[in-house]
Amino acid sequence: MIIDKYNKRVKKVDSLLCVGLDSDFKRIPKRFLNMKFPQFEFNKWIIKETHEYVSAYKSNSAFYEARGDKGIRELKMTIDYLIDKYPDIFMILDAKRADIGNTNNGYVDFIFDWLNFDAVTLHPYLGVEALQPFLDRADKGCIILCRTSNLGAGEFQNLEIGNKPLWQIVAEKVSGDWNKNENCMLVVGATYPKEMQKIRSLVGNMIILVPGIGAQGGSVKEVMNAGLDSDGLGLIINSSRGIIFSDNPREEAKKLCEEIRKYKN
Ligand code: NUP
Repeated sequence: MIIDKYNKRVKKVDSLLCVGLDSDFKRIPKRFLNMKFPQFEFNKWIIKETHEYVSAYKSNSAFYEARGDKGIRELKMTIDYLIDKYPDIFMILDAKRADIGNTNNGYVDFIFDWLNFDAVTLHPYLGVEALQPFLDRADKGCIILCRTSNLGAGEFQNLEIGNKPLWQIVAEKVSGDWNKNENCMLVVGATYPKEMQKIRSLVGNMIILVPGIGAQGGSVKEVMNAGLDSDGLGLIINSSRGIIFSDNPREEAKKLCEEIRKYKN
């Protein structure tokens, strides 16, 4: 099972931390800019500095797509580097894909089989029938948006259907119905700990990817209190800008990892 890969790494390094390789070209330090592969070299440096505190890396596709073919090439170089040097670290592409089933086959080929990511983020809006090409891949992870971290997340996600908010229905559907291959996870923002607590109570030990720590102001303590599963695991806690664009990514990753450990024990 693909989630075993993540859990094994969590136990090995005692960390639930995911560093977001959201390597915005406009923000990477100047010393990388005259290198041949600046985004890749920056990522390599971040990986070298942070890997010992990390169980997962998450690359947001947007920052690579923004540079066209150069960005896609350096995204591929980054994942090839990780597979070569740190093959036990869980690798997520944050691309929030989903289309009709036939079209999803193209995303599956690109993300799972060409780039070789372990998992991808997905929208639930088209329903389980459309997402089947992703869900059928028992060897890969499907991380489905449930309660996003942004301010306006409630516009649709809070809409009530039969007295339940939409995010609750998504959580129930994914855990009760979509997870036949035990390869589903959910996205729940750190900025909504109350919702996270409710979602944890509904989904058993399903892994939850938690963005919103660091730059977006989410609290590690609240996330840990609300989101840990019955084994004291079950979270992938992401910080992107708060680590990679800090003055000392190594120290920031260490600090966050130790804070997570503190609330875990
Ligand atoms: O609800 C979500 N919120 C969110 O921030 C779902 C996401 N996938 N993300 C992503 O997590 C966002 O696109 C970015 O890649 C990362 C958060 O980055 P940062 O705020 O830690 O810099």
